[in-house]
Amino acid sequence: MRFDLITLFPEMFAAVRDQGVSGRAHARGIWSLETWNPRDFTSDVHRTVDDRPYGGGPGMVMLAEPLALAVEAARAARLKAGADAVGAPAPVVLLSPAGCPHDQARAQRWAQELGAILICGRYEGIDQRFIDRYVDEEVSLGDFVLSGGELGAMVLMDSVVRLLPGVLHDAESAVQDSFNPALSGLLDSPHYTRPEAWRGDAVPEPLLSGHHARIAVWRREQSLALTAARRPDLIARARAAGLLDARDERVLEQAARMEKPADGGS
Ligand code: 9D3
Repeated sequence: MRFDLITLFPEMFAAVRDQGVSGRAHARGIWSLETWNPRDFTSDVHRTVDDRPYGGGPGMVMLAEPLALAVEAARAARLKAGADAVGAPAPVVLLSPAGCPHDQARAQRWAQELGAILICGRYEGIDQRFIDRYVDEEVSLGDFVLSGGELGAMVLMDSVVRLLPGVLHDAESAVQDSFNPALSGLLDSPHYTRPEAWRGDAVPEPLLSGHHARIAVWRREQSLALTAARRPDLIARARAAGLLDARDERVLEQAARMEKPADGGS
C-alpha cells in the first residue's frame, strides 16, 4: 500500500512513518509514504501557495495550480512505480472539516485497497475549482477544528495500516479491539496488570479468579455499563444489529437502575 501526501509540512509525517506499529510496518515494506510539497510546484520568486479570498473574508486560500501540479506529479510517480492496479488510479482524498466523518468501516474498506493521494489543506481553505477537478472524496476526523489536514491524514493512515495483514503481533491483535465483532461494537472493559495491589487499590476479584467464564461475564458487564454511560449511541446500534442477548439486556437494566435509583415514592 502506498500513500502520497500533498502537504506544506512534509516533516510532520516522520511521526507515522518512523514510530510505533505504523513505523515498524513501514520499515518492513508493508506500506510506503511519499510527500509532495505544493511550494515545489510554484514558479514565482516568492514560491506563493496562497492568496486572498475573492469576496473578502478572513484568512487565505490555497492556490489551485500548485496543488494540481503536485497531484499530477504524485500520479505519475505512482504509475511509474506500479503502485496502482492497471486502469485504476488511486483516489484523491481531501482531509476537510466538511468531509464525511472517518470511522472503522472506512478504515476496513481502505485496508482492502492500494492506497490514496491525500491532500492536506492549510489556511482557511482551498480554491474550490481544484476540489471540483481533482478530489474524489472528502474525509473529516470529527466535529472539532484542526490547524490543517496533516494530523487528520496521519490518523487516517494509522487506522488503515494497522489493519493490513502481518502488521500487528498476535498480542496486539485487532481482534481484541473496541470496534471488533466479538465486542459487538461496545467499548472495551478496563485492563489491569501487576502489582495485584497498587497504592492500596486492588485488581477486581473476577480477574484473579482463574475462572474463564466468570472473567468473560465480568468483562461483558463492564463493557455494557461503560458503553451505556458514555456512548448510548453504540448500545442502540448493537441492539439494532441484534448483538445484545437477554442477559446483556438484564445487565443494562441493572446498570440503569444503579445510575438512576428508583423514586422511593411520596
Ligand atoms: C470557520 C471555517 N473553518 C471551518 C471549520 C475554517 C477551517 C478551519 C480549519 C478550514 C480548515 C481547517 C483545517 N482543518 C482541516 O484541514 C481538517 C479537519 C478539521 O479541522 N477537523 C476535523 N477533521 C479535519 S480533516 C482536515
